[in-house]
Amino acid sequence: MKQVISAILFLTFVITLIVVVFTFQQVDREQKSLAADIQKRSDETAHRINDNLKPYMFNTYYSTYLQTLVDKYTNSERLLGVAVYDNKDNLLALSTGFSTEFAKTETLPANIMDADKASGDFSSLDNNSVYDYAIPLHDNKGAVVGSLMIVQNAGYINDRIFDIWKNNLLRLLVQSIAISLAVLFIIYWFISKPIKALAESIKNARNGNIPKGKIANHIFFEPLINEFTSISKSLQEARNIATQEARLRLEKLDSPWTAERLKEFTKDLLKGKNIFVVSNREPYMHIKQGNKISYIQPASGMVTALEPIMRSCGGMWIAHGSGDADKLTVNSHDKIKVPPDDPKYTLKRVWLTKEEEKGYYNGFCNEGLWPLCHTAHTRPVFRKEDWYQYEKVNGKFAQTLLKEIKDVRKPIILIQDFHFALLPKMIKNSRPDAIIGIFWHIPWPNAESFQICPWRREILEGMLGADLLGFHTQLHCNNFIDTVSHELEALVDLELFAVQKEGHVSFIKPFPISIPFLEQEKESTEQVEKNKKEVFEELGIKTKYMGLGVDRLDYTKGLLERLHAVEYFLQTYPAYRKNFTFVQISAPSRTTVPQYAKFAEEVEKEIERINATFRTRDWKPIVFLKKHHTHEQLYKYYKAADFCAVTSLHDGMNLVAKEFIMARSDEKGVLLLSQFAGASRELKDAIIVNPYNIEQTAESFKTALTMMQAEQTKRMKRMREIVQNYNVYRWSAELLKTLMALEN
Ligand code: GDG
Repeated sequence: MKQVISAILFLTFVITLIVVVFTFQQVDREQKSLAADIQKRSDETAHRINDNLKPYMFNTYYSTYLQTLVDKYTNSERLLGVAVYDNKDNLLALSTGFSTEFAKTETLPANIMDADKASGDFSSLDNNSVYDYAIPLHDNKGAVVGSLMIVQNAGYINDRIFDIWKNNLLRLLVQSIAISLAVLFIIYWFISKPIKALAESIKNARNGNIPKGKIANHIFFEPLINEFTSISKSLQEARNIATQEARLRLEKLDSPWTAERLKEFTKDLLKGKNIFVVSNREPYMHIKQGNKISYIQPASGMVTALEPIMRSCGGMWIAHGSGDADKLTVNSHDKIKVPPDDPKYTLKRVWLTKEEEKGYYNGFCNEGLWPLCHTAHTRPVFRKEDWYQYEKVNGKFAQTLLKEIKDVRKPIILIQDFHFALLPKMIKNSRPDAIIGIFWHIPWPNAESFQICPWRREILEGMLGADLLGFHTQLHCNNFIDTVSHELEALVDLELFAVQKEGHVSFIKPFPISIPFLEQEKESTEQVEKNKKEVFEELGIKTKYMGLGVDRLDYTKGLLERLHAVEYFLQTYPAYRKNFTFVQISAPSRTTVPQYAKFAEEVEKEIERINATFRTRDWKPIVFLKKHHTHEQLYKYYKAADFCAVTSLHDGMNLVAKEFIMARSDEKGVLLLSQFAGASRELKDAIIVNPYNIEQTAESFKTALTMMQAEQTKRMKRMREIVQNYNVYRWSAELLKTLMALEN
């Protein structure tokens, strides 16, 4: 719209300029012609008067008669006055009522007598424009004996000029309005509308709905349309081939998995049925920014993993609407199609009261279950009121889900994480035909640790309502089975890894989660260097080596230990001072939970302290970026880092480690990985560290920064192969295949 307004303003400016220049010319012409006309008329009038007055002039006997005649000519429409002078410039007669002052001070009569030539000029009289014209009077011998001056009203000339300006400006206004309307019409009809149609066709083509024949029709865009039509044909052919290939590969789980292959796979497997995903965190959160509404993808490993699956399979995702503009963007059923700029599935938002959020999310989930499952030595807090809210919110989500699956036979439900441990049983009780899987994204502790939870039995029973329980690693599965054996009366089958309780069987299985892993072209050293330079410039740092950490601001991620390792590293290897900078990216997380607020404060304090110890005029060892980043921004940092440090004290999997590997298409860079992160089971080519051992972690920084390029490539290649082979599409294919095999 801004551009349209600018175009209209520009056009109006150009037209105004043209109109003004032409009006000036027209006015000039008109002025000259009117002046010539008044002069001609004045000359005729003056001579006519002269002929009539001549016999009575210069004869005192007739002076009264002269005055009478002079008065006779006055006050006609345009002639304001007549004055007769002798050759000494004395006034002989003057129209009655005419300004004596004016007639006496006027120099024109004297001038024309000197020159013996008639002349006229414009002047002003009582603020009115007048034209004075004087002719010399001669005796019979031709000598100048006096002069006659007439004064004509010239106001009509100004009126005429004013009319020209007025008419032209009015015409300009009408033209501007007409042209603006024409521009709007042209832009809408000939540009905007066809481009919109073209964009819609391209979008449809991208989504697989390729029209037969031309994708749009418009004479102006003919060449463009032809080009797009042939691109979309090629796209359709490529898509057909990909679909065929995907179908051929369906049965072989270990050949590369892509979004396309997963789509074909689920089409076959689910027989047209949709998936229902339930999670606490939503994949898209709408937020207010001034008077605009925008959206973000929350920093969450669960979202990173599940979103690509929903994009390729479609279905419904039910989650807590926690963005401050979420309510403004849903329809009357609290639903919205997402991704917002390329809708593929439905997001249904569930609203929680402040009290529910406080008890269920902040309290039981984040102060209770999170520290209980992570052995990170933060004591879990269990409150009865929090448990009450946890049960209530699980019930609320159960009601929402039951309503959505009311008319669906054997609905397929994937429940995410520790926020909904009670949900599987709630659903199973009402809908025994539902096929339910729950995936636990965080570790499962050993049976002794779990014992401290006052509601451990309710949690286990709730989870066992699912047909399939997924964890990241075999160790977590073992811990879970062990916990069930300790806490419940149930039949545990250690061969099948299944639990039978009240006639219902649940299978427990590891599914190491992953990322989409998009294959990119190998980046050249120059590209990598250029990106690195840009990142350093953006951060305003001068350094040779860069270490990187990317985590939610969470105490389980081992941030403080990592910072202490940076301090120890710089103490032990002073040569790296001024040459090494550690960039820590941290998206604020769970900020209303007291332990998190305190932790964030502690991290900032430690960074300040370490920076104060080592900083020089133009260098500091740690750059802390405490804000939410987009995935594109994160990948820029991954590509620029010499090493990425993932030093979680305990972590279900850790997707940052896998994202770093995916970003390194240049096959360089070193991954430092905590032995307590699930990812360390797969990524054996990382430098594995014990995050509690500060000296060892600091030493691993040195090892990473001095590792030979060939060694880096060897390790990175192997890790890339692993993540590519076991990407998130394969993860969901295996999870869904296992779940559907349990359908009875
Ligand atoms: C749980 C388990 C398990 C980070 N900052 C931003 C941002 N991130 C993204 C990263 C990554 C994800 O968040 C974090 O993934 P993690 O796996 O490290 O961690 P958790 O959130 O703790 O997830 C974990 C995971 O579930 C999956 O099962 O691996 O063990 O704890 O993808 O890129 N994303 C955006 N902005 C940021 O500023 N958009």
